[in-house]
Amino acid sequence: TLATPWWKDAVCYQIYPASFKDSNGDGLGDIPGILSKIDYLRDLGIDIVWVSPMFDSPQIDMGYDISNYEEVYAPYGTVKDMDDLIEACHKRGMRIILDLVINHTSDQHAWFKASRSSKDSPKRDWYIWKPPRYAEDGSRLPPTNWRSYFSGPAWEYDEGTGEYFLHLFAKEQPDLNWENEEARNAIYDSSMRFWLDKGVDGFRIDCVNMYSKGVDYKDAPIVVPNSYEQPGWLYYANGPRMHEFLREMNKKVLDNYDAVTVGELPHTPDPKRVLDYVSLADRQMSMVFQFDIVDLGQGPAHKYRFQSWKLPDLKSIITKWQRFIEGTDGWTTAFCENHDQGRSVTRYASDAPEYRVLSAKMLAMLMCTMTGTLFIYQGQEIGAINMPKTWTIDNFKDIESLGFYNTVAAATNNDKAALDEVMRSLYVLGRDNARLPMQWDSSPFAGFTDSKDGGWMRVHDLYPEINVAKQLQEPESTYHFWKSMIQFRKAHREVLVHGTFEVFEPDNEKTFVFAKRRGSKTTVVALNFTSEDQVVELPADGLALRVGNYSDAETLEEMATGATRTLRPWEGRLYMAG
Ligand code: TEU
Repeated sequence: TLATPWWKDAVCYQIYPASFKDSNGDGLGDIPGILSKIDYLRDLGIDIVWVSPMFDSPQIDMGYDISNYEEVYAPYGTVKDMDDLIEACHKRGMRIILDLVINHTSDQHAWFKASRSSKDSPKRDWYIWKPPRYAEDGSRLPPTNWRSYFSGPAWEYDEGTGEYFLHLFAKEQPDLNWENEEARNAIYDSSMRFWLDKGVDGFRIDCVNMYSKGVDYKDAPIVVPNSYEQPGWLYYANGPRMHEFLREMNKKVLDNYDAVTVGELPHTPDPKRVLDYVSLADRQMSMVFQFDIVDLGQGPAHKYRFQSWKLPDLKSIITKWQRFIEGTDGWTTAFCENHDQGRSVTRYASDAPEYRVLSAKMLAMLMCTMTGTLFIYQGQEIGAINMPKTWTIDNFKDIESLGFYNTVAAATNNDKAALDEVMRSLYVLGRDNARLPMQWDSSPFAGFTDSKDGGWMRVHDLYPEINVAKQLQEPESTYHFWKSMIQFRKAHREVLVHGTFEVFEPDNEKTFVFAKRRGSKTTVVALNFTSEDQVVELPADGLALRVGNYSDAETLEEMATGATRTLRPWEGRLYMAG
């Protein structure tokens, strides 16, 4: 057996509270709803439940704008409900982690209200305040040209005190000033110790590399023409004190609880830079989400300017991030969905009616054979797909998607072609795609809510086809395939979770063939990423078929000779030797 921290072999399931399960008919998911599905998660083979923010919040950014870390958003339930959820997970041998959103708070947090109240407030320095700068014509300008993620400047002018405050996200999400030690200690107490003392097992840490902003607040280089605002991440991500802050957070808090952490690490393409965060000995974070796989298709000037990509791009990303920890004491994650991304079946495979089940199963084979801790997002296990392309912008709720749409609408005077192009991007990449209610059964509103008016968010038109109840009954469903793949991954964890990775034919645009190896064991996975038959060559001898997403794969395999195989549309086969 491997001497390895428990979390390396774990499978984690992300729950988005608003869209998971409504227990009281108000149209919004809630914590008792999560509790009612806890056995469903255990049966699937889940080890860690990650609950996205359920804290008190004005919900400008779906709870990523927290007004009180120590309270639960009332429509979701109470702190007592969270106690029950923690206990329910632990009783079943599962762990539970919460979202730690500490780059910013809500502007309704008491800390920010105090900070904003006057320049002499003892909490003034807990947030990032700067005086205006002035253009040659005397007009007032934000202190830097940084753009916020949700469109417009990353600075908001405060009339009361005559200064700007920084907000990398919405103007209702002011950035905390991590340079201030008193603020850091308050964060540790309120957002971390409070919940660790209640028994949570760790955190998914939001925007973890944005706490240290660098001191000089420089203007970002111009990549968006005719705009004052520019992507500024060069100057606010991975700043000079990042590692110091994380080491402090471990020393002061996390080490005392043996908590697991997974940090969100956007804007960090350099493997050496990522390794700086994940050394086990260095005790900063257990692992991180590196963003390349989910950034695929996002445009350089704006993420929602979709750019098409080819299979070799995906292969090189996977190869790079499968291999970067080799020979180090670092660790990594395997994921391709979360609440900020379009559904993987739509993005990386085919959601056409005849191929979507095969695609979902093929992607399950890919994800379950990756080195790293596996993260899956609610609905991924039933092969959920993006919203129908007939839905208009009125169905969107996400501040980021609406912010972009409205910016383009204003800049082009509602030009139809320009807005159609935005919609085409949003149908692939829009965050709302992952936020549609969970499809539990074929009753009205997919069994997500009993409310006669439906839920807070429209339910996918295809829920009578794609839902949990139906898939539980069908032995060949995507759900059962995922469940058996999770079991298979655990049974072969040494080679699948911890093995080395080798890709074959990296430039082949149709098929993805790779090997995982450890000791004398070899696994070969061959995947067809097209809707036509493709021929592949098996790159090793003595391979026996162990998994396939077509039910007759075994029969065909018995008749096969030599190393050549024909894979049917979106077919995946997994072989083992040794
Ligand atoms: O996201 C942070 C992030 O870096 C982005 O990639 C995010 O996906 C967003 O779409 C910006 O383009 C985290 C959360 O996951 C996200 O839901 C929040 O909106 C954000 O932080 C602010 O807390």
